[in-house]
Amino acid sequence: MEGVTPFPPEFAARYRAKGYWGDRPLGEVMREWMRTHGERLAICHPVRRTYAELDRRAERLARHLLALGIGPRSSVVVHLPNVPEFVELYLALQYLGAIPLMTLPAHREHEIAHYVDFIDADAYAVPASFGSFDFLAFARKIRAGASRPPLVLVAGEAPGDEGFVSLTELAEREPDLPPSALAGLDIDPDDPCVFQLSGGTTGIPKVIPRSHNDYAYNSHLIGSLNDIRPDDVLLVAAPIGHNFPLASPGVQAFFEWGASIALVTTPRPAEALAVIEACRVTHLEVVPAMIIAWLNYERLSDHDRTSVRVINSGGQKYQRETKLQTEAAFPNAKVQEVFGMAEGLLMIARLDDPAEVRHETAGRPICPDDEVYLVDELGERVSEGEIGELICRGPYTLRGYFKAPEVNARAFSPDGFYLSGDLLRMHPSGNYIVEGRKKDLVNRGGEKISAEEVEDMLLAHTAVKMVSCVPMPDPLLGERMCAYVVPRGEPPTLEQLTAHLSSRGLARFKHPERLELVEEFPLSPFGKVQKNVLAARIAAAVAEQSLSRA
Ligand code: AMP
Ligand code: DBH
Repeated sequence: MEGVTPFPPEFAARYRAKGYWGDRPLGEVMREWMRTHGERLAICHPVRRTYAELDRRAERLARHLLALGIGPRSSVVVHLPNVPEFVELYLALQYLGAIPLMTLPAHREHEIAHYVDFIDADAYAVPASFGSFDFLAFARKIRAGASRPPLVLVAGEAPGDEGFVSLTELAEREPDLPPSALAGLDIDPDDPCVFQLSGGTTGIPKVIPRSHNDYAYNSHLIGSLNDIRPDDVLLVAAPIGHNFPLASPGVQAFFEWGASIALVTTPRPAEALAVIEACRVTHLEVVPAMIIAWLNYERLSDHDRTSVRVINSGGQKYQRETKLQTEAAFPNAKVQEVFGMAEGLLMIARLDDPAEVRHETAGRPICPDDEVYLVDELGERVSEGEIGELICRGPYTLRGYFKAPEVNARAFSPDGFYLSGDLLRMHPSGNYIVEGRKKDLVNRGGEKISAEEVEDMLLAHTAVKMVSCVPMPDPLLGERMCAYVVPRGEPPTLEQLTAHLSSRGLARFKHPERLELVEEFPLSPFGKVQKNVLAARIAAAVAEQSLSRA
């Protein structure tokens, strides 16, 4: 398909020969799960649907969409929150070989208008209502501005406008096209089955094509490391279209195993903890910011948390201190950090790794054919135990962003390794420790300081609820470290924090030299702390102070 960088034939042949790639459309694979698990419960909250019911609804929806012109390789910008219609639409699009592009509910015109044109979307899916934002008025605007107005698929009731249809209604109404209409579709398992967005914090996120072959394998393999049992329940609290809750292991793996998912439209502690208790949730997939909010919720102890067995946290470093606090708050659970990326590669700590290894590391690759190296600035492999940039290639890692030749020339090595920009170090156990992103180092007069190393220690201070250390421009040393802290109770002073670091034996040059107390951190739509925003803020403050001094 145009704009997609294929796997070189020798790699594709190897991944097939090893049985990683099944050469079947993801929709065919998922349909088999629906049939196998028929009377089991697929969704347990906020509606209850068995696999058979879910399949029936998705299948009807698929036939309607086919009649409306959506078929293999059609593309659909999906802008839905965590609602059951998302799941039905995802299945229907897979049955059709159509390609959803996963945006976040918090995206707005800058992103959505761009993606609609960029992938030449045939359809655009929105909720009839969600929060205070008027999605229907927004969809009208998007349609009016698009080079080719997409059909608008509405979760809930559709307005009377031309070009708008209700997903909810289509899933319930018998279509004119017979079921056999879906049988003859020509779906290439090497085509993309989903477009994910990269988490790039600068510029507009790039589009990641994931193939049927690689995506089915992705969720299958990581699912096999998550101790999923048929009666288990996954809480989907992060935006469902994101690679982590969708397929790593996420909705896909829980469906493969015949377990259930519970959907919440907000990760706020009151809602999430109520559903954990009511649905006897066994598995959590969270970003650290979410779990920290739950841990600090004043009514945490009102909710039963004993059903939870496995807590996956990813997206950002899950500090050791926080892991310990998490396991104290969820007494039957093991935390299992995931180091993942929408680009593909997944690392995960194994549930049977020794506790110290689970607490200290972000895990290791999931496939024997994940080729993972840590390299220095020149692209040379660093010696064992040293920090280097993670580069990777493998059976479920992209070979190029969609329609982005210039970015691809920078983001991939000539032999197809994805250059992640992440800095890792191998732990003696063979697992990896995330030391930061390339830009997450503070370079103090040539001495590199890992921000996360300092944060991990500061988090152990009782007056620190959350901390984020960023570089602060300095005329003498180039950079110094500034600690942004969300205090717990009485705010700490910089002196108290550095005394704490000294008492823990941290080298003096690694101490933050400025403390900024804040009530909250700027978060990306997915809930990651936006360090670049904090760094820009402190840079502006420093510049202003040096001006006023001059
Ligand atoms: P995205 O491009 O949004 O899929 O984000 C992937 C990036 O998130 C990775 O390249 C890492 O920088 C970061 N990331 C994911 N998981 C972790 C983790 N467990 N610890 C630290 N960083 C992580
Ligand atoms: O940050 C991520 O993109 C991420 C984190 C954990 C991810 O894509 C995943 C697991 O699959």
